[in-house]
Amino acid sequence: MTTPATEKARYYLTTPIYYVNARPHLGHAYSTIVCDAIARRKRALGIDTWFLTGTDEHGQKIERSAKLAGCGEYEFATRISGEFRGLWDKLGLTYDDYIRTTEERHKRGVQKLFSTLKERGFIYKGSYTGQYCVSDEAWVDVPPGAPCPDCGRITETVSEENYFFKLSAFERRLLEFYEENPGFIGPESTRREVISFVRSGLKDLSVSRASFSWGIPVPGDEKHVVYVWLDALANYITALGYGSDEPADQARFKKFWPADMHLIGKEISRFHCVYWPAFLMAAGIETPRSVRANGWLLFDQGKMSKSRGNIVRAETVMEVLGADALRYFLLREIPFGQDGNFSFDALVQRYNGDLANGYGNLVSRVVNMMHKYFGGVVPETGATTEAETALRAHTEAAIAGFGPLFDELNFSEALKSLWALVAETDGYLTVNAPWKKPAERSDEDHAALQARVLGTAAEAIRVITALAYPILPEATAKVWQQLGLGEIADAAKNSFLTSVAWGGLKPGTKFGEPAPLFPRAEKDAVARMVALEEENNKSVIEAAGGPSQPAPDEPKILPPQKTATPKSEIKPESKKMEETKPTPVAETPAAAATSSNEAAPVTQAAPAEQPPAASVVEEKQYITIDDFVKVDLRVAQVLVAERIPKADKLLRLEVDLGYEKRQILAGIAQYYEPEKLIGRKIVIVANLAPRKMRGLESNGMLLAASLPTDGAPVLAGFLEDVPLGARLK
Ligand code: ME8
Repeated sequence: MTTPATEKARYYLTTPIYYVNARPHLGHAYSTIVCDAIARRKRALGIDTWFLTGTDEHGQKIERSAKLAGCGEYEFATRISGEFRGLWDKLGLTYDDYIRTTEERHKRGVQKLFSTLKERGFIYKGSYTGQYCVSDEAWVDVPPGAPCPDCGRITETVSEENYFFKLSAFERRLLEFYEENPGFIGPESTRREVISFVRSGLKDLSVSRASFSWGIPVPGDEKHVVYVWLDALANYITALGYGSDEPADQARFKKFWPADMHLIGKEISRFHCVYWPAFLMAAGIETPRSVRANGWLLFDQGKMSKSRGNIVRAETVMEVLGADALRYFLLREIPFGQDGNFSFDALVQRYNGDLANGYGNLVSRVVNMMHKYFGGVVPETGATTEAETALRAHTEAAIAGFGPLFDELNFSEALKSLWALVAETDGYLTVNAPWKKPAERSDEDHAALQARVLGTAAEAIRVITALAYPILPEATAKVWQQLGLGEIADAAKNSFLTSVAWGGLKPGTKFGEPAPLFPRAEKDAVARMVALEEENNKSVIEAAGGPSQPAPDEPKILPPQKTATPKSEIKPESKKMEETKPTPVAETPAAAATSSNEAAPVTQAAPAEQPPAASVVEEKQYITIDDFVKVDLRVAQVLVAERIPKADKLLRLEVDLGYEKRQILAGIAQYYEPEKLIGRKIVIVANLAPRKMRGLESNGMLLAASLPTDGAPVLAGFLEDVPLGARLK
């Protein structure tokens, strides 16, 4: 599927706008880097390019995150949005606009879109009860208490009077649209999924929420806020100027809309390929030309994501190997559209193999020899032999092959074929060995060979460098200087990729000074990156509570513990808790959080209550593994959950352990709606001595984290499916 954009005079491409509930990681960097590489190539082809990125700042998820972080929503969003933007700048990404959905220009555009949809008869008011996944900000078709089919998190039952979008009216139109525009969705696997989703029937979509307020008010009915996905998707047009009366905004919108490509992660294809075109069709706005889904970057066996806690930061890779190394790895290693593993080992291997020993070494050999034998001035190459003809033919084939592969987003193959030329040029040098003069060769002949070989190799390097520029902007800029060609950014402005052809390096060109490109990564590179990640996690924990207090669903960013006390010493349950219920397991922080008596929710121990760090170290008491295994922790599923009359903190649960069912009383009634617990898998202490409360027997205890802000319990759970009764150890 080739995007038709290379023939066009303008190109508009977008990344998803990222949620500000947690900090950027390599997954976000991946999509944004892909767009940056495309944008650079388009510009260097003389195409008027507009590259948009930004942040998605409204909705229940952000509202909750801000609350948990203890600050206002806007302040919270501003901080995290700034981190995304700061990282993109650090990585040298060339976005043309950065939209925040809390900006006035966006709000105005969303309200206009909503009003237009309503005026055209596609929005009506109705009431709705359904399951909502806050993490995905999506309505899902599952029974109450069931997990979200996409992310596996427990859904919430929401009953509201909402505005609805007549999505059902678009089922046929969308199917026709996909049929008529086979290039609209890619890759093919995503296209098939989307089509089968639409074929299975579309229901009207609730496009407002009334149970929270962090969003854009529905025009004329401010009790409601616009559904966060309608709000977010609209960024692609509001950023261009949709909804504005300013002539400059209107002109930009007219010039760049429809988008040539929305680049997204595959998990949000339904929103981009079904809802978004339907909203636009309903509003009478042109649909985008294509949506392309990248696969997932995996780390430690799973999708890299903040909620799994298996993230790696782009800053770490940048610090040790540089931004170009990251760009090259992501584009070369992962066939676009497929999932791909990230590992520090693979990264260092690619870096050393392809960049340090490959391209970097080739450039350094040729530039140094050009200085050594020709004073840095490109000589006349003179008459060529078969070897030069062959290298030239290979280079011309690379020129012809690279562009189409890149434009199909097949970066991996494009780079593979270009690096075959790197290897070929390297081999050509080695075979012709311009540094070695056999005794029988005359000085004159040797000088001619040196001129021919170095001139030819330098020309191949020039072509490789031009083609690689969108992927390796920093390194190719250095090489361009060393080849005596000036600023590569200027060449890009002058559309140099439109005319890449053999023979561009003219005799007489004065080479720049040699400079290292990709110093070989030493053995400790992996260890350094691992250490940087660990250090970051640690410093985030220490700094928590300060200005960069983390988003709450990012597990590596732990709750504030403003103390020098080692973590193992901290007893989050207050003394009061211990005094009221001195059972052995109440000492474990998580267990105490859902203590089966009716104690008040756990509160963070005030620093004053903790002994000074030094004495703590002396008093440190470890438990042995034998102690730990005495606690029988098991996976159970909630079958029944109900309030207990006159006990406003207690819930009565019936849970299934697979091998038996039992009753547990849990002090979580102020934090969990009983009906939302039904079906949920939890962790319990299965061998706690039974206790009677309010005349009822409790047989076990739930495990939960205790939130640092107010001690609210958050039940422990699993992302993967776990059989009932499975033991935690
Ligand atoms: O979904 N591998 O925002 P988000 C590859 N706000 N790409 C990844 C990735 C991974 N492991 N993790 C994240 C949202 N991404 C919405 C979008 S658009 C109108 C609204 C990338 O913060 C990928 O592009 O969850 C994915 O779609 C996006 O980040 C999700 O970012």
